[in-house]
Amino acid sequence: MVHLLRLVGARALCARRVGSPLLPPPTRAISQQAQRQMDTLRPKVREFVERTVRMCQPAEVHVCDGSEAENANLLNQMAESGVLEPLTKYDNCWLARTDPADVARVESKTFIVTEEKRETVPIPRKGRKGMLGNWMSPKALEHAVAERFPGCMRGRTLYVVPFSMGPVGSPLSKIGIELTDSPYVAASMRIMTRMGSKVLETLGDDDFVKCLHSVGRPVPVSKKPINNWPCNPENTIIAHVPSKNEIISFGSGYGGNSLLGKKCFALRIGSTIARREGWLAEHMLILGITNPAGHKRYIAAAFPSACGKTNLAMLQPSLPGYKVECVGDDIAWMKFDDKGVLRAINPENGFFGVAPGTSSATNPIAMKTIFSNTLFTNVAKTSDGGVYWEGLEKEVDTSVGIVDWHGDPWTTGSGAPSAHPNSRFCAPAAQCPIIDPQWESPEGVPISAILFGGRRPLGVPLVYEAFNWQHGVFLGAAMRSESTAAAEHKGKVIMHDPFAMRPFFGYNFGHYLAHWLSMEQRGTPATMPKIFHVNWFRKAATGGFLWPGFGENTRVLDWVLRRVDGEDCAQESAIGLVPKPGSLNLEGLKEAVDMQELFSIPKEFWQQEVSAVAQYLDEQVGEDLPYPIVEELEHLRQRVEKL
Ligand code: OXD
Ligand code: MN
Repeated sequence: MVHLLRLVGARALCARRVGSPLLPPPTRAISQQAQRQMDTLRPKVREFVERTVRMCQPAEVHVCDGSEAENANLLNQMAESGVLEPLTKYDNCWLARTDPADVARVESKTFIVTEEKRETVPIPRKGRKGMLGNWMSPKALEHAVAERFPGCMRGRTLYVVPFSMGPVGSPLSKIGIELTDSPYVAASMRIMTRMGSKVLETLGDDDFVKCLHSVGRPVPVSKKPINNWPCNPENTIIAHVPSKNEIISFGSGYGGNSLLGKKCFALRIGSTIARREGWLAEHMLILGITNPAGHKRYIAAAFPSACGKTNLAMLQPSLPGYKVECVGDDIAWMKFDDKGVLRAINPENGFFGVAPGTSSATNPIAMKTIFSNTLFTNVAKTSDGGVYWEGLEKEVDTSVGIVDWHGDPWTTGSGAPSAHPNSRFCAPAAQCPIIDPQWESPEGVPISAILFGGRRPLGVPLVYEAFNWQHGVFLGAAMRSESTAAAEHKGKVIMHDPFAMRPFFGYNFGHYLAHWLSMEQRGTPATMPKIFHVNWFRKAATGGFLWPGFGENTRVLDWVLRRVDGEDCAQESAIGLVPKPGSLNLEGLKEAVDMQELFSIPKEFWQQEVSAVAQYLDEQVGEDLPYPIVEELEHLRQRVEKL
């Protein structure tokens, strides 16, 4: 009780410090049980929780232990309050519908906070808008917090979510604590991270990444939340403070905006920690692939959001004798070990995959993963308690009734899609039938090849290999892709998305490039992964895809692995090493493929590509562009001129 008084007494002080008006008293004091839970916390964690309680004034505090019972309580409570609906067709699956104003990451409201702007973003050339992240000063953040957070959790429960990114206790893992007023976030974090008491025990008195999240709608709410999904889109802000290992998110309950372990920690804050500590935090899947001779290798691959990373990570090989196993589908933390081998862990514990387009035809493994213990968000629902989305037309009996992601009746031909294009499944990784036996290995898996890729309907061949590490880093820097629904962008335009990290850089992209270039010193020529560029999405003039993709991509991986083995199956081209004629295994391919077209390197297209990349890098990275990248660009320009 004494403790509680101290909390409440400090409230006025806190309000003055952040410059907001004196706060009204809390709606009610937190329970003794919550107080007892808080009293068990180690000093650093407790200080973080108490400070937040003073500022945000939740009605109650719950320290998550991660248990089954706790999870069941959370889910049932959300079902009672209308946040979730049970999907009775499956085992422990649930559906959430969001406010339609809160459906994707909000890049325009996502900031990195540093003293100097240039630590966060390169200074674009005069008159150009910087596209490589948003900077905010510490003062502006203080202001933004003071405007938003005091009293923002009134009437809600504050969940203390201790989580580990990476297997608990692995030398490559890091711990965070998310304080959130969203039970949906707490339940999702239990799927996406290793969450609960174990993490607090492992943390002891060490430092951790402080993650603060509020939906920004204190109770009583001024207007009834749509779909029982409280959010505050007008005031949304997602801020990262690398110098303090802090993440502060307000106003959105959706995905990467609110599950702070994922994009905010594992990529943005993660990339700044990785830079300091000499490793890489990347937007990459990791897969294990065993060839017919039984030789297993691991590949990491970076594609922009919603370009099929989950599909590739769970590939069903079309080539006989190949086996693919999945380590992760979205994020890789990679570090050279003392033998110069690049080792990777998947810091996540679940899949937060885009639902539309996922089907038994495109990703049968995902379909075997997601129908138990899964939270679905913004998909359509069938009258027999199942889910539906674009892509399942052949798998769901359409005589059942369907309600769309708004909850309104829907029929094929309604015009609008039944599921939101960025609707998601959030499922435990351990349920994946091809999860790699080493996926939780504390030392990580050895990476033999890195792929960069994107959706390129025109001009970019199926696969080519970098001449060397420096050229490979250039390929990452020059990545472009057709835009997707994962963020707020509209329309299908080709966007620059270097390393598939454009929305996720935690620091100046020029410095990031220098960091990647420096990695060559950490490996040996024999251990350095080879780098490739792939494009499954090239289209014929008639509009159809030139390459069947999906399981047939094994043929590309087969060629990649043969290159890793040093096989003489590549030849030089203007843009990199391409397969020698006949070296891509096409045996048994069901449809005819126009290899000429698939691998053509049209001079005019590549001249334009070089200019677009040159202009982008010059305007956006300017003075911070490392010289080796300028050099690679110039070499490419010269080679293309000779085409
Ligand atoms: C994701 C994304 O959710 O990249 O993985 O947007
Ligand atoms: Mn992603």
